Amino acid sequence: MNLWRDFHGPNAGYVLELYERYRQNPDSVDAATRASFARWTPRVDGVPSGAAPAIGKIVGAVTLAQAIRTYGHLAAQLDPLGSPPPGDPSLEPTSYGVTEEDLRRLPGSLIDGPFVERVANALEAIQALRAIYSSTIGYDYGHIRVPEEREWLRLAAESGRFRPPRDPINPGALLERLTQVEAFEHFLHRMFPGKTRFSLEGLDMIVPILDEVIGEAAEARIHNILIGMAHRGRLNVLAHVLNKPYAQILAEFKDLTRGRTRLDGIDQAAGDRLLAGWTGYVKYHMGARRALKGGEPLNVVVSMPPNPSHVESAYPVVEGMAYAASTQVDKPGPPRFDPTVSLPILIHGDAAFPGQGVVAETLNLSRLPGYHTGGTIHVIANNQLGYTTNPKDARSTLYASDLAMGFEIPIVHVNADDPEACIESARLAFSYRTKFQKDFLIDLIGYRRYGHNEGDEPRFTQPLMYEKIERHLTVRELWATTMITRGLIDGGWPKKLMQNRMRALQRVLESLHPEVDLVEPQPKAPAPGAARRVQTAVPARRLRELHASLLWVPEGFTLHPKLERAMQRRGTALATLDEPGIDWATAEQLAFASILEDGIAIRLTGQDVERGAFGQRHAVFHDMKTGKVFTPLQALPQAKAAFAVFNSPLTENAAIGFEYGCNVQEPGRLIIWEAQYGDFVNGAQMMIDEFVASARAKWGQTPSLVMLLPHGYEGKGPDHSSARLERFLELAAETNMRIVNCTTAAQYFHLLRWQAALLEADPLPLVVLTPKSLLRHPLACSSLWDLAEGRFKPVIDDAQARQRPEEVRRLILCSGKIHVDLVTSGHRAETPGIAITRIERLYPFPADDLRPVLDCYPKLESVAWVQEEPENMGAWISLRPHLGALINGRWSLRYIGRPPNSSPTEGSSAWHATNQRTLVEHAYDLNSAIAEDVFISSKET
Ligand SMILES: Cc1ncc(C[n+]2csc(CCOP(=O)(O)OP(=O)(O)O)c2C)c(N)n1
Repeated sequence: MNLWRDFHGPNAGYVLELYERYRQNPDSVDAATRASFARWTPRVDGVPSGAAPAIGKIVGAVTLAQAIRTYGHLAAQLDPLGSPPPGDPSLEPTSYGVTEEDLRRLPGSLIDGPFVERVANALEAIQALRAIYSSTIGYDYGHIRVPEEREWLRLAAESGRFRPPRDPINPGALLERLTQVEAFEHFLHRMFPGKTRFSLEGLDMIVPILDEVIGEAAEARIHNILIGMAHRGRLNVLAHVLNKPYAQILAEFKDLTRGRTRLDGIDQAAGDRLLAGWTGYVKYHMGARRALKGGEPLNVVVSMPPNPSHVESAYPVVEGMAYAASTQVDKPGPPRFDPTVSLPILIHGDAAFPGQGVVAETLNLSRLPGYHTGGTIHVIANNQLGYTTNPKDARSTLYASDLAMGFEIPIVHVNADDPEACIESARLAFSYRTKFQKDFLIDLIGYRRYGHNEGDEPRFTQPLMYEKIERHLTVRELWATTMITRGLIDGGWPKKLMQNRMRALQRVLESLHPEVDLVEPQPKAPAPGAARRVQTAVPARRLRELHASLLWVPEGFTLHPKLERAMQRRGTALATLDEPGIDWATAEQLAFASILEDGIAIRLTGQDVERGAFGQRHAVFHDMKTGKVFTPLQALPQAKAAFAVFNSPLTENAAIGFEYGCNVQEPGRLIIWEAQYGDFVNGAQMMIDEFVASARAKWGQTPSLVMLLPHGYEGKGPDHSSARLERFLELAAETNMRIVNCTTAAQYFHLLRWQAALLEADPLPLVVLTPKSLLRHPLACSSLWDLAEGRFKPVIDDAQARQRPEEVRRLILCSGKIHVDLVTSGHRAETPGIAITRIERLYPFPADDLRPVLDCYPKLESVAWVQEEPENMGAWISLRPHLGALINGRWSLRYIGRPPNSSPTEGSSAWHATNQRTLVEHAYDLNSAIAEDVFISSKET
């Protein structure tokens, strides 16, 4: 056996260590190893026999090489400002009792690697490794647990196959690009001093990195490239990567049209937009889209969606967009995903990446079925500062990228002043992504030439750093110097290039026509009357056929006995036309099935949605004997589009962001996210405020995401009761969403079908407060007739009271589960003077549906709003002005419910039951005065 032929690198080191142990004490190794070593004498190729070095030296050399491969990045010169790398003792030969002389005496072949041909001995091999691992790139891939990937990364780094000169670049084109990037910032700095632009300077190489990745992606026929990024350098990327016209950007800087509109009302069109709820957004967060023209049939679209200031919030949105774009849903069954269609590229801040929880959440989505996009290329735009905060205060890790290690994402740290190293990193990233369809991260380490924004004084907080930055040459200047030194250009050329660019920008500024150049997206107006025209009823015969298909399971499939029985019960649900045998989940299934039959694809995600948090749905069956799964909606013979259902990870913020991205990318699909309990939706408040509720007004997007939020006071305590309805109502304004709290299976059925039918004609996000105990409650069940006729009713009047309207003295208005508590109360029969009407759609407020209800009770004396949520929560505060306007002083308007409280509900079910009972009693007490008791307030307003 020849050690160096049969074992390499760490393996050789390990065998030698074992052998040394065996030599000192043969019993210290197991019997098989002992037997092998007894027949074996280590022999080293290239070392004259008789002159074999001590085993310890060999082990030392091999271990040193391995340490450089793993920790060499700790000695790499990654900071362009010259701060010394942290280093690591494991990178020193002395740590292993080895000297340079020892290494020189060992053969180069000891250290396996592509460079081995070029080295004369182990010292040169170690030097070659240092030049690779501790230069201006730090390869950080030791945390990858898949050996094949680790080996691929090692070879990629050590072969230099992505690095010039082996993989050449066009140095002149690079200089021109860097000149464009820098000139743009200089020009804005000069013409609009102090105006915020979040200059890219110090990280200029982002643009050539993006060029490289996009170029490779286009060649690989990826035709949908999505770039997500925050403020830093965004204008530069918009101008140069997305080709947003300079004229448009400069017009936005001048802000002429907007200024005139708001102050003088001169621009009628823009004024109208404002009246229609259009607010627009700041220029450094706007999105753009560019179609690249390549050789046929190349059709590459690069887009950057708009995003709010909330750093990293766009990350899951972009992933959702990429996923949706790569997924085909035009055939029944599960959706078909093609990882070669889209490429998400995410540019993160070095403070934001480790600091924002949404990053970890989204990284965790990256390899999950239903979320996997085929790999994201991440770039941390690492300027070593977060606003005024230094890294030591911003993260608990050495690198800004360390979070990615936990997700086994390979990382390269690269000095942003070394263009060739940056280009190599981009190539490596793309190649790894192509090969393994996984994420890759480039930690691009540069600096920030100015303050956080251009009006900021960075020397207040980082005086020493900025002293260095002031003297530091730009990467364009450094690259120009390299080119001059290499004899590629003459000394005057870089300056000439710069002057040309500045002059070109000046010409654009001088010929600006803001009224033409300032282009603002506008939300698409809904098709007039579309919402009214939609027919949601489905003929009984068609429903029965769908139902029969949904009850089918493959031959030999063994259901859980309880499910078997439930299926049998469900089997009779549609037997008669008018018996209310259809519960919530059955209605949902029928709605889904009919929507699929209409050719609209559905995606349903959320925690445990396959079964349903309350065991109600069972969208996926599990064979009791084989564990195989079966999804009836994917086997539906009537379906004309795909059905997807995925249990999400235990995540709300990124999960909603992702679904929002799917939704805006592919608006023709019905995208539904379900909260486990509605309470947990507040973990995604950022996504709701910034995207779902306001994207239409800010960016002209027209989302139609459905959110199902279990809501209702059932004694489960403060955190399993409320979907925080009040928050959604507070966000509702103009035309931005629909909020529904429906109480019957048929209402839910019609609502889902209505939403599906309006996806393109009148898209709006839909927030549905869904039931828990009412999922199977007889009063929430509907008949086949209810599904086969009619439509969603925004208001459901009291059918009983309508029989004798002249007896009604008080009209109770309520929404959701409290209705059942009221109508099942013993007081109901005793109090004919009370009518109970449900408001099922809370926003837009259904004034036109409610008005006739108010008008139909001739002896009405008072109207009461009854809710189970505390007064500061639920619908009361938002509905009160609408109700007041409708009542218009004709009757008193009374609030009956819990008084204001900081907690949504009581912590004990007994206490809850008492309060709920008291509440119902107050509602039925026609003589109740303004209550002063502590639990229930009943106030006249
Ligand atoms: C969620 C959120 N919190 C706070 C801010 C305010 N803010 C804007 S940029 C910034 C610093 C970001 O630092 P970094 O991620 O390193 O990006 P850089 O601006 O340095 O490029 C802060 C705190 C914000 N925009 N979003």
